[in-house]
Order: sequence, then structure tokens, then C-alpha cells
Amino acid sequence: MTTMLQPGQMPAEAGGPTVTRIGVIGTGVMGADHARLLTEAVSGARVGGVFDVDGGRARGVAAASGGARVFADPYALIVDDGIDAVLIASSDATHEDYVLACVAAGKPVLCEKPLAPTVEACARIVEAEIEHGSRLITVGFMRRFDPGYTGMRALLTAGEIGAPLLMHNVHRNPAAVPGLPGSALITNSAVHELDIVRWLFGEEIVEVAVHTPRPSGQAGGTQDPQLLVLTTESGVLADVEIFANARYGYEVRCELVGETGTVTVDAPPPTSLRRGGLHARALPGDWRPRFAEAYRLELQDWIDGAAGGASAWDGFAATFVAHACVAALTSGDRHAVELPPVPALYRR
Ligand code: ISE
Repeated sequence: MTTMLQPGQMPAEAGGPTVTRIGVIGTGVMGADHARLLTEAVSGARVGGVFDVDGGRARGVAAASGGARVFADPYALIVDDGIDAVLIASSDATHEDYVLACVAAGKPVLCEKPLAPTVEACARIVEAEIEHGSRLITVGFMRRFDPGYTGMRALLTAGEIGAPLLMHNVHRNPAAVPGLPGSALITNSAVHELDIVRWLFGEEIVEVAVHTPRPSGQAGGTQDPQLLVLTTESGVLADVEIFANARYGYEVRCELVGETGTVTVDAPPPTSLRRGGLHARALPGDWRPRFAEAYRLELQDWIDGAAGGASAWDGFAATFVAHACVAALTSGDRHAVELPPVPALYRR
């Protein structure tokens, strides 16, 4: 396909109702979940094809998606006339090649976070999209669609808590792979907060520091937990506790402190149990149930061409700040973050 597609112009199956045929690359945990949502919970789209390095896994997801085609070659899927847009949920190291192939084919692409593992790879993707001349790439920072975060931003924007001063973030996973490098907690997990801080305040992070307590004995040698301190352009301080081996469950919450009030994002399940002197609520095991509605809304926004998602530039910026945090983790010093100017294609 050579059409120049703009956000708002998702291609659709010819002749019938407006149905966009999505090719899913990578059908592991996230790819399978996206395929399920596209099949069951999103209107105007269907899974048209799948690819995975594990053919059996791809066939399973294809069958569960109403008999989508199984491709043996991801690049054949990208250029196929029966595929209108591509969702990339394969391993991080493969993102760059697949996203570049989508841009070369002129097809809209939703790429799971991170856009790519290195700043240089993200820059190459941004350059390719600028060269193409219009926006095709969306990055899967789904928290931008979470009702808790959108509610927080609406209250902040409406002036309900006055000027923002501080933001406290908690991001805990029950368990991580033993021996994971400490940097992965930043590039894989805290990268969500790096994006949400830029999105919430509409300004850049200009300085970062990373503080570390003694590592948890449960963390298998990883520097875990970590405390990131981010300073924004206007002088808001955002701290992020990132704890990958918290053991008790998955939890993401935060509080924004303004001059005249605060806003809290929490996701308590509606059902709770009081028994034996305890008041208990179940916690999710991972991010999929916690952000189920955010993932659904993110996909619907993408299919509708509403362009509410993170751009390739946002993906570049998040990786850029993440790498400044990794440098700060290594050095123990504060690090200035000097992002290049926003290219015209991404200015609002
Ligand atoms: C995981 O890779 C994700 O992307 C999740 O959204 C995040 O909450 C989790 O901490 C990461 O490990």
C-alpha cells in the first residue's frame, strides 16, 4: 500500500462495513491479549493475520481470533494487501526493524513500549517517519487511556488543585526474573511513569536522579527497589518507587499534590471482603487486569484514527529520559536531560 495515511484515516476492508484488518506480530502475553481485545472488545477491526517465532503459539492465537491467517514471515505480513495496519508486540529488540518496514509500506503501526531499546534506534525510527512525511506510528503507552490518569489530568487542567508541585508514584510487580540488570527496572517498568509525567504536565523532564536502598533479599541480585526523582521544566518534582519483586501482587498508584489540593489514582477492585478483623481487596497478578480498560480504549482510539496515543517522538523521549535515569543509577549523580527540539511533524 502506498497511500499516505494520516491519523484519522485508518484504511478499511473494501466493499463491506468499515473493518480494519490488523496484522499482529508477536503473539506472546501482550500480543495474545491485544488479539483477544481486537476480536472481542473493539469495534471496526479484526485480526487479519498473525506472526510469531513460535508457530504453534501463532496458530493458537489465529484460531482464537476467528481464523486469522498465519504468516511464516513478519515482513510478508507487513506488505500483504490483506493487512491494513500492524500491531507489534514482539521482543523489544525486534521493534525497530518491524516499525521501519511498516513505515516503508505506508501502514499505520501500533508498537508496544518501548519503541526501541536504544536512543539511537528510536532516533532512526523518528527520522524514517519524518522522511515519510506523515504520522503512521503509535506507541503503546496505554496509561494515557486509563480512566484514573485521564481523570487526574482533567482535574489538573481544570485548575481543581491549583499549580502542581509534587507527584508520588508507586509501581510494583510481584516478581522479576532473577539476575535482571537494575537498568531493566527503568527501561521496562518505570518508562511508563516517564511517559505519564511528560503527558500529564505537558512539559519535559529536565533532570533525573536515582536513589537506591539496600537491595531486597527477594530480588536475586537485582538492584531492587529504586527511587527515581524527576524534575520537570516548571520545577515539579515527581518521585517513582519502582519495585519489581514486591511479592504481594501488582500495584500501580499515584498522588498528585497541587497548591490547593491533591488527586489520587488508585484502582481498588469494587469488591472487598471484611472477615476475621480484616478488610481485604484482591490485587491483580500483573498489568493486564489493572489496565484492561486502558488497553481497550487505546486500541479503539487507534482503530478510530483518533490519534490520542503516544507518538514516535513520545517513544523517543521516553527512551531518552530512561537512558538518562540509567546513567544516574550507575553514577549516583543527578543527570541533566537535554532532549533535542521537537521536530515539526510532532508539534501540536
Ligand atoms: C511490563 O513490561 C509492562 O509493560 C507493564 O505495563 C508494567 O506495568 C510492568 O511493570 C512491566 O514489567
